[in-house]
Amino acid sequence: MTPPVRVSPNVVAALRDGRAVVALESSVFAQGLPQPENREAARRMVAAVHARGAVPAITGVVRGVPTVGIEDEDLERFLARDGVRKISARELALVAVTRGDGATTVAASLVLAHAAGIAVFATGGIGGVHRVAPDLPEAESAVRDESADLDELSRTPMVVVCAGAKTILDLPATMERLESLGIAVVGYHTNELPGFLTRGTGISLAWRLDSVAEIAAAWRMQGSLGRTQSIVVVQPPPVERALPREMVDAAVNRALEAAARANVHGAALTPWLLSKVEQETGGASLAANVALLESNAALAAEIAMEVGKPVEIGRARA
Ligand code: PSU
Ligand code: MN
Repeated sequence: MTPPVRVSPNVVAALRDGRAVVALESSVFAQGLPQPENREAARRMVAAVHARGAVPAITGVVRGVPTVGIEDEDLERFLARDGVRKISARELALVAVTRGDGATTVAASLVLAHAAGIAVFATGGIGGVHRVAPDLPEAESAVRDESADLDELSRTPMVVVCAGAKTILDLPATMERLESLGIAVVGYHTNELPGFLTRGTGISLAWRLDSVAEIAAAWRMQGSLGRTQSIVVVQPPPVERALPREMVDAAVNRALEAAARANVHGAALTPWLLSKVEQETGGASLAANVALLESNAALAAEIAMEVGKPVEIGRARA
């Protein structure tokens, strides 16, 4: 049975002709970023993909229809952040039958992009294991929120380009989960896990690949081995927009304490923390977020252009 996913005509044509396609999520536009920066981010990501010769495909649920390649008129509702719910993978069927608009997280976007036959996806930062405010009395016993992005990455073969996991998260715990789930994390021109808004985190990466051809070849090899997991490719945010670690750490700590006091949980937590960090950094995190989304879309497009090419690296020798 073919999955009931609507693929826009330009994306259908690109896939049919074997052209490079990059999938993009929509929750970052409808929940992750405020107006008007969400529009700016969408415009710059789409332009960055086109500029490298690939075709962008924004995923989401449009009036109940799971969609790959959201078209302009529909995208307007997502950018207006008007009655559009944040949707993770488990909610795809629910928003579909209730005919709602759903902005898809990384988890839900992977499901749709994979169903459409797309191999490469770009986002800002993946979800992961959340932290608790360090000074709270309940810090030890609190139930930790963990993004469904991790599980979905473990069962969807895709190249996922990001700037690491979002700074608001517990990064060592997130790296441990990625390891347990069999999800490779590869640095592109870096030996260190980037911190989404910061260039570094002090966490070393076991693997680094500096050429898009090698990344594309690794993805193909992954498929040949029958692995189901995504390969997460991380690159630091652009140097001119990246923030110092002390600034981000202080802002995140204050945001976590405020979230605990305000009792924010569940799907609301990530967008809430992101907007608190934005206030705490006087908008600097917003500029960094938009810049890294654009550079991740650009790298994803370069990888997508390589994915379709014949294999040169690692070919068995006679
Ligand atoms: N990256 C960003 N901004 C975002 C997100 C990622 O730069 O808003 C979104 C993605 O959609 C990601 C989601 O999948 O946050 C994670 O939410 P949660 O922790 O509730 O799974
Ligand atoms: Mn959650």
